[in-house]
Amino acid sequence: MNSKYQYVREFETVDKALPNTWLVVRIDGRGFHRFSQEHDFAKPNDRPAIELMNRCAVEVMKDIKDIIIAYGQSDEYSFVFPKSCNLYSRRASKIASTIASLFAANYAMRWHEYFPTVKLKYPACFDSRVVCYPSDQNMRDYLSWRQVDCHINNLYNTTFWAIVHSGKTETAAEEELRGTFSKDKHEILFTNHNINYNTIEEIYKKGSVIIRQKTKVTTISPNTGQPVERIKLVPTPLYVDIIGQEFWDEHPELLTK
Ligand code: DGT
Ligand code: MG
Ligand code: MG
Ligand code: MG
Ligand code: MG
Repeated sequence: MNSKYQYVREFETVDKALPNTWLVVRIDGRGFHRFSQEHDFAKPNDRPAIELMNRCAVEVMKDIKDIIIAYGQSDEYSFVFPKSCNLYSRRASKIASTIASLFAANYAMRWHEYFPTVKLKYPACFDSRVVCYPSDQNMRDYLSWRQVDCHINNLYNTTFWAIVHSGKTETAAEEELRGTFSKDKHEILFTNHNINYNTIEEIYKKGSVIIRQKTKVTTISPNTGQPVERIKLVPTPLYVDIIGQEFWDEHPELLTK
């Protein structure tokens, strides 16, 4: 029905993402510095918090089938859509807002599964943006950028909290780490705190990569009542390097979509 008010539609600005480019949606927790303190997250890494983030990302991928790979670390997750994607006619604000709200709703809904004894004090909120990357290399460099960020922060945080847990103040730990390079932090960890960084779990060092893995699933046939085995593509978190060539050689389908 056309009313005299219809014209206001014309005020909606076009925000279509450039065609034929990779789309990356990155969501990031709002004020998670405070959120992690209020909910007593372990330092430097809280395992249930990471697993809840991963669960939310898996649920987003189950719902939004266009996403081919996702990468998460800290309070952020990046979702990658192929160049051919035409979700919401590539309208950036529709895509960004849908992903963020789906993620946040899952975060609240599934919180108690991961924190059965911690009351959620207030809802977690996530910002969201869409970035277009024209070439495969640009998209891979984007993911490498996030994974390098994960590595740098994790090495710093692991060393920082090892120093603090050994009895020094946070100011002293900061002081000790000022101007240090990666190899110095490895050395401090090993010599002073008896921690070999290489033995720290991959989920913390690499972050989480979610791809659709061929998985055997058993369902009960509605016709026969008998179990049937099928191969399904299931979004599955992996804790692997995505910077080197090996990962992309192992999953050639990611770049040919
Ligand atoms: P923003 O994103 O500008 O609204 O502000 P924040 O506070 O979310 O800052 P951001 O996103 O740069 O940093 C993420 C914060 O979340 C950072 O303070 C560390 C915290 N965080 C993330 N994962 C963990 C965790 O596993 N354990 C602890 N203790 N803190 C975490
Ligand atoms: Mg920030
Ligand atoms: Mg944040
Ligand atoms: Mg962040
Ligand atoms: Mg509607």
